[in-house]
Amino acid sequence: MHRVPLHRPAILLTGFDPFGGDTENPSWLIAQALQGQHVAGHTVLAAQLPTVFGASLQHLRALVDLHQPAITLCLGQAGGRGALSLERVGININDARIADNQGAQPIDTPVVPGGPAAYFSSLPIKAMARAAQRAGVPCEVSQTAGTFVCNHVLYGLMHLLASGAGPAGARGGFMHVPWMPEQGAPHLPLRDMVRGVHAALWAAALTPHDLVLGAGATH
Ligand code: PCA
Repeated sequence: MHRVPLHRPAILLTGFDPFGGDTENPSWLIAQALQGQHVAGHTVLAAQLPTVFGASLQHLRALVDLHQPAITLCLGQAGGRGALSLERVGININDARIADNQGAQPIDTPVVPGGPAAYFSSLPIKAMARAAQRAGVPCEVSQTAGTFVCNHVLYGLMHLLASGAGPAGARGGFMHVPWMPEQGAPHLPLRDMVRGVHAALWAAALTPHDLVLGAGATH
């Protein structure tokens, strides 16, 4: 007898609460807008992470344990960037230029003491960038997620998955998003960012690995 799965596999899509004096964080508004969407046989589950070293990762771990997502994409705001940016790598360092939402400002501490220097995202970042671009939304691959809470969450997510959390074959990664028009420039309209993230999630679900395309690949 065949077992019919009762639930579609989950895509966990997280955003952060506002930080650093902002009153909104587009990363959370985008995640909320996509809550419950069906993407290539998956269901999107949106959750908010606190912009806090440590607590953000405890929260993320609980979400991964509970929902066993096949794909986890964490979103964060990067003021000053003009395009959606898919992060390639998380590094094992916390080096905060401003305090987090609980007043902590770690300088040159490891995310995971004794952990590897870095983890690559396991999402198909080139395919995802192309999909968002085809949907008409500026999107690029980024080589640094910084050294604040977003990098902390990317590194921590990849460490979790490398340590066996989540279902077999679970993949994860991080996307930074620009400000919304009311926050400053450069910026993108929220509805465009939602469309771009949606397109990128389709590509993530349908593309097991980035293909090496050689010349002409999206950078
Ligand atoms: N952006 C911050 C942390 C929370 C967020 O949305 C960052 O880029 O580290």
